[in-house]
Amino acid sequence: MASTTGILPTYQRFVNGVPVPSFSRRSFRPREKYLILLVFMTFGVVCFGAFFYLPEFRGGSNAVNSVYNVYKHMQKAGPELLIPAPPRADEVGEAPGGGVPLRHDGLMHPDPHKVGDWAKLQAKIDEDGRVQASGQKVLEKPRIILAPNASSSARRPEDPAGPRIVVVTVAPARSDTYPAVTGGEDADPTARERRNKVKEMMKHAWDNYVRYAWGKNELRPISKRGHSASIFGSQSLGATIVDGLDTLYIMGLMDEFKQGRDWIEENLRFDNLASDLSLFEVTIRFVGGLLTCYALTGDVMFRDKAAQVTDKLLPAFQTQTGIPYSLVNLKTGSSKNYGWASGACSILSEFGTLHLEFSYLSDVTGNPVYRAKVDHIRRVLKNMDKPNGLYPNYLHPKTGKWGQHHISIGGLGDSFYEYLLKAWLQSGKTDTEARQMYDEAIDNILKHMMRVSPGGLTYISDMKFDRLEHKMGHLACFSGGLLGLGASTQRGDSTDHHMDVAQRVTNTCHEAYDRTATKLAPEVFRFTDAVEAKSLKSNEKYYILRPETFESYFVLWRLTKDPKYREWGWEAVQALEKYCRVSGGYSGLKNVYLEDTPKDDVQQSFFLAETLKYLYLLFSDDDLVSLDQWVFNTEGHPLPIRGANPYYRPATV
Ligand code: DMJ
Repeated sequence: MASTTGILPTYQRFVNGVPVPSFSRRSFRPREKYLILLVFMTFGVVCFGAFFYLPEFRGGSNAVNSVYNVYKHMQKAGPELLIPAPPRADEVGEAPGGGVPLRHDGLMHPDPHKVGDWAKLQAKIDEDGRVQASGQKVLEKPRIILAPNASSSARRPEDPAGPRIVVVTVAPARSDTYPAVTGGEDADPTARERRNKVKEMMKHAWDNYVRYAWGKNELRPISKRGHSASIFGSQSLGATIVDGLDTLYIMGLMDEFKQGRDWIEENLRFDNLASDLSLFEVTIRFVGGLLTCYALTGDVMFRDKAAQVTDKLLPAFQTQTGIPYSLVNLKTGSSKNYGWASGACSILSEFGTLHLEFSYLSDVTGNPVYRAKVDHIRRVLKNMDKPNGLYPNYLHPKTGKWGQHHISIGGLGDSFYEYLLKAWLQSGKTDTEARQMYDEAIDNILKHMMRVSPGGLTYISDMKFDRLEHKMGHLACFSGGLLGLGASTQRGDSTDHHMDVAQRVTNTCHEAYDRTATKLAPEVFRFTDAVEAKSLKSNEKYYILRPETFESYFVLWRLTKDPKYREWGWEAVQALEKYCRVSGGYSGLKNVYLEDTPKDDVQQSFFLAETLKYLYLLFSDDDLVSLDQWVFNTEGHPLPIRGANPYYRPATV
C-alpha cells in the first residue's frame, strides 16, 4: 500500500484499499487546489516584479509614466504602434480645452474608458514637445560643427563634450568671401525676436512631422499621421524632409538637418516607383531641394540623388515636340498628361518651370543632357506664334499647338514667367534671350490683363479667349516680388512701371489677407461691382499655408526697405499662429472668412520649404541668402548665381 505520509504529497486516491485511476477524477482536492494557487501566485509575483525592475520600465512612479516611457522608445518606430491611429478629423472632436478624443456617433461625448488615460498620456507627450521646443533637449544636445573646409564628416564619439555632429560644408573654390548661408541676425531687436518666433514655428512643424509622419510625404497635423498628395504618387518619399531641409540649414537647425540628410542617404530611392509622379513637382521640390543642399554643403550625396531622380524623369520628354508630359511613371517610364487638362495638353507653368534645376544639374554633374532638354523647350516656345504676345497655359506635346487660350500669371502660368527672369539671373545675366522673353511677356500681361478696381486696388486678372476674369488666384501674389526683382536687376523703359505695379499688386494681396476674419487670404479673390479682393464662391475660400504673398513681402522688403513689409509679415505670423497652429503642427483652413473655420488637416511640404523660409528671411539681415548671389527656385530653394557665388560648384569639384 502506498504511503500517504511521505514528504511529497501523493495524489493517488484509494477507495476501499483499491487505487482509483486518476483520469476518472473530475476535480482537485482542496490541498491540490492550494498548491496550484500557490504556484500561480509565485509566478505572478515574479512577473510583476520583473515588469518594474526591467530597465525600460524602471523609474515611472505610476502606470502612466511607464506607458509614457514605452511611448518615447517607440517614437522612432511610429506612434501608431503604441497609440492606435486616431479617428479621422471628421470623426473626432476636441473636448473643451482638453484635446481628449471624443467619439462621434451623432452626439459628441467622451469615451469614458479612455478619457483619463488619454488625457494623462497626451499631457506627457505635449510636455515632451514643449521641452524640446524650448531648446531643453531630453537627450543631450549634440554639438553642431559647421566645417567649411572639411573633407570628411568624421564623428568623434570619444569627445568628452558629448556627441558631435559634423555637417560637412565643402568649400567650393578659392574665394575671399563665401556668401552667408546661416546666421544673418538683423541689427533691429524686434526683427530678431520675430525671426526667433519663425524659427520656433519651423521647429514645431518639423518636430511634429518627425514624431507623427517621419518618412511619409506630408503630415496630417490634427489626426497626427502621414499624408500624401497625388502629385507624389503612392509611395512615401519623405517630401517634407527634402523640401524642408535647406530651411533647417539656413535657420541653423543642424541636428535636424543631419537627421534629414541621413534619412535621404539611407531611404530615398527612385527605382521601382510604379506610380505616376508629377515631373514639375518632383523637379521643384526634390531636385531643387537636393541641389540647394548640395550647393550649401558640397555633400555629393545630394547631387547624386538629384541626378538619379532626374534621370528617371527623362522619359517624360520623349514626345514629338520635346515638350514633356506632366506625369511619368518612374518604373516604366510611361508618361501622360492630366485628364483634366484642356485637350490632353501639357501645362505652361509645369514644362516651363524646369530650367533652373536642369541647367544647374548639368553644370554640377558635367552631363549636358539636362540642359539640352530645357533649352529645347525654350526654343519651341520662342518660335511659337503668341496671341497678343501672350503665352496660353496649354500646349499640346504631340501637335505643338496651343490648347485653349487661357492666360494667367497665377495657376497654370505663374512660374513659367518666373523662370524666364530667373534663368537670366542664374546665368549671371548672360542668358539674355531669357530676359528679353521675360520683358516682352510681362509687358504684354500688364498691357492686356492688369486693371485697377474702383476702390483703387491694382490686380492682374486671368484671361480666357480675350475676356478678362476679374479675379486673382493666391498663386498670382508671387508676381509682386517677381516684378520687383525684374525691375531692380536691369534698367529699361518699363523699370519704373514694373516696380510700381509690384508694390501695388502686393498691396492688393495684403488687402485680400486683411479683409478676412482670419487675416489669411483665400485661394481666389475677385473684383466685381459687389466685392473687391474677396471671394464669392464657397470652394475658393480656403487657405493651404501658401507662401506667395510672404515671398513678395520678403523680396520687396529687401528692395525697398519699406517697413510695412515686415509689419505685414508679422501680421501673417500672428494669423498663422492663431488659426493654423495645432498641437500636431500647422493646418490649412477651409474658410478664411470664419474665425472658427474647419481645418483641412494637411501640413503642406511647401510650408517648410517656402512659407517659413521667406518669413524667416524677411526678419534677417540682407546678407543671409543675398539676392545678389542666390536665385530662389519656385519652391523657395535658393540656387547659386553663376559667376557671383562660389557655391555654384563646378563639376570638377
Ligand atoms: C509651390 O509648390 C510652388 O511655389 C509652386 O510654384 C506653386 N505654388 C506652390 C505653393 O503655393
